[in-house]
Amino acid sequence: MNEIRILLENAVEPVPSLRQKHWFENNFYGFVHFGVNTFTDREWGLGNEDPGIFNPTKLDCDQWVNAARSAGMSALILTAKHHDGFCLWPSRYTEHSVKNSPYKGGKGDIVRELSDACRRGGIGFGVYLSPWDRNSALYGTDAYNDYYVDQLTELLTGYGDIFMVWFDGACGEGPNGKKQIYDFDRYISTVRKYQPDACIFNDRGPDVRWIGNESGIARFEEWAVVPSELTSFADVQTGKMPLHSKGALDYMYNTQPSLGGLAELMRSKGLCFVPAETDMSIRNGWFYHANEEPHSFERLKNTYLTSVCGNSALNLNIPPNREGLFDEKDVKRLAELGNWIKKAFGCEINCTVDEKKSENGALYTLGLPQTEDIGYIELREDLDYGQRIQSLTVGWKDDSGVWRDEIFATTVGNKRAVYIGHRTDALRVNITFARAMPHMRSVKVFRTEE
Ligand code: FUL
Repeated sequence: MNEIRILLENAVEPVPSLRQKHWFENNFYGFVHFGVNTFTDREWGLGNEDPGIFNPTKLDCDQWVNAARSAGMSALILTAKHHDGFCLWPSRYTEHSVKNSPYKGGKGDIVRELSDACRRGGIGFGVYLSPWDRNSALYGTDAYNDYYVDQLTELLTGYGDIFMVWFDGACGEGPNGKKQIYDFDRYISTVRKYQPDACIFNDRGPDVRWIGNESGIARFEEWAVVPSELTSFADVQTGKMPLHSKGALDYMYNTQPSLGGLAELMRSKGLCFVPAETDMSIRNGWFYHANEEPHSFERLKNTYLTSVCGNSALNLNIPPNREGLFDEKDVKRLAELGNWIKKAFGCEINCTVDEKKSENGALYTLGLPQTEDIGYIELREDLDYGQRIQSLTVGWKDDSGVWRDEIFATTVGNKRAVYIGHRTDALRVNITFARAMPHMRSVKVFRTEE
């Protein structure tokens, strides 16, 4: 029992870095998969494409940015190079690039166009640079890591502030049939050197890890504090865990249903604060295919609620078509999503809050000035105290004055939204278990406008 108590105390020690906090404040952003695949109708290019096929005739990055903004996105991340090795900027280090395409007579630079458009539109800009490169003759040798770092440096030094660098873990064979050993430590230190504020995504951290699927499915219970065995590139923030010698976590991978629960913590050697990004495409493919349709509004809404409002983030891909534009159907869907977000989280009710804390729990009773139709309650923990809350119930007072504590939720962390859907003048949130005394950053109640 004592060991469990020590374990819980250790588990609230890791806290977010400044860049992780900034990322949590901007945790709905977009991915843009664009490149030669757009013109070959493939998902993974072969690396032997003729750059001559890349010719978007109406490319308009402001259209992308406006659509992203209408959804409430805070940044766009561009596939500057995908697995085919084709570069959307005129890299000095390869000929497999936009500089040898007909686009703007070889003078085009999509990284420049999008980074400028993001700045104009007041949103962040991020880069995806695929380590897997099916074009580079260097792939599979040490020299490839130099090549990769050179390209990364071009992106990090030539286009202003970078919000996020997205390292894809995919590692296949290159043109000579060999696989590459990626020098992620070096890639990461290159980002830290030139863009110290950028958040780095990789399957295993350091700043943000992968949720474990590409369908936008977040965990029911999502802990930002996870065993260091999972996040090999993050700094271990706590010491050795009390029971670690009794188990091993060498099987651990992001796809597991539980990563930061007690069972995992008990066997870990140390803990890190590394939250998860939930990624998915608005259509089935990451690249544009004319025969695909955007997912339904309902699906996107649910994904938003479980990721952005589930202690994760949402990276939603929108693929430009061959003209270089977001499809009108996708533009419409993004606006629909943005309008719903504004309605669902737009009308906050000023409540009185009575707080009663205990060692491992708390009760928040919220008094409304008058009876209202309640939509969402939004809870946020103050993560400077670590992630603490494990389970809670939410209740409302019904017409006859009886408390109906009928809604159950798990972890809170950065944000948790719970839908009420009742008319009342009083609500309560009962934190039924927390790893240590809860510290809320905010408890907000929204009138329903849906
Ligand atoms: C994966 C890639 O193989 C897909 O093409 C896509 O870029 C996705 C975001 O990551 O690893």
